[in-house]
Amino acid sequence: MKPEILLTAPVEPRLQADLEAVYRVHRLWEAADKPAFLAAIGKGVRGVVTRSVIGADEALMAALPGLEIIAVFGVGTDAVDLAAARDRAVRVANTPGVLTEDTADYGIGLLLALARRIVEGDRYVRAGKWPAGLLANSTRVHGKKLGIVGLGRIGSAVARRAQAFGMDIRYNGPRAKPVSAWTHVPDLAALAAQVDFLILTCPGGPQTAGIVNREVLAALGPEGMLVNIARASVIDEKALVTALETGAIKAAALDVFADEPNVPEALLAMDNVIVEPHIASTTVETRMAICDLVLANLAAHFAGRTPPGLVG
Ligand code: 8YV
Repeated sequence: MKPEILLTAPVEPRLQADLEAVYRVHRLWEAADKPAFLAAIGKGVRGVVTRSVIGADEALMAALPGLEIIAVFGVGTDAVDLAAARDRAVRVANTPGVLTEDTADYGIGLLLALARRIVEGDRYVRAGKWPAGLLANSTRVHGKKLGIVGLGRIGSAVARRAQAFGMDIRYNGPRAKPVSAWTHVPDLAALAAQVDFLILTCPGGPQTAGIVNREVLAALGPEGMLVNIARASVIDEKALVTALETGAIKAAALDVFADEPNVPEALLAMDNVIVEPHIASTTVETRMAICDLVLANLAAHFAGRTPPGLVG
């Protein structure tokens, strides 16, 4: 008998096919009446596969009394109720490591695009504005100061790349990481005041909710730029919109939003904002590696072994 799993949302078609070969897969997003669907199939489900922005809340776990493992497609576990999973002895596994380098490449890409007006330049040419005059000058990146919020795997990979641009790298996070050559600034507003660019690479969740607030944005200042490849929850969005509208900061590049795929109108209306559809890890290579690790996590669990991406 194939173990039963619940897929909360569409994932890579390859992963859906691979899952279906090994498991009996129930597709939650296709159910018109989700509570009725869960009531009908919930008892048999032993595993959940979910996207990191969708996660799994306590209500879902309660509807699946035989649940053993939640396998996250991605690295973020902020949308999984980890305490509820612990209480129910449900394992949580994610896909760390495989998306680090692509996400860091992309973060640096956004930083360059923002400072050097690359996206704006493209819009400028397509809109036929070039013959009427030059695009406004951009901002130099090399040799500038970069503040990294969260020096984990991805933050460190961003730092290594930024080093090649001769940047002065400082970081904020709960602990100094003495193995790194970079400067730890324990206070986020102090870090923002010191740097030209702030890039967010920390996990989401309650510990980082709203830490980039009005004070931090004011400290970043009218020439400062912000890149977010972490989670929207890290920024106080209202404060960000105001800071961008009033010139309290110069510009922002955002890959993540609170209510994806919906992006606030206020942000869409601003030329000094780059908006992206959460694509930091979406290279073919990384997506296939994420698929492999989701499958490996499930296979290990159902074979009685420890999933390689076990959280905690
Ligand atoms: C994924 C991410 O694209 O891994 C994460 O936590 O945010 C992204 O890399 C996305 O969440 C896939 O579900």
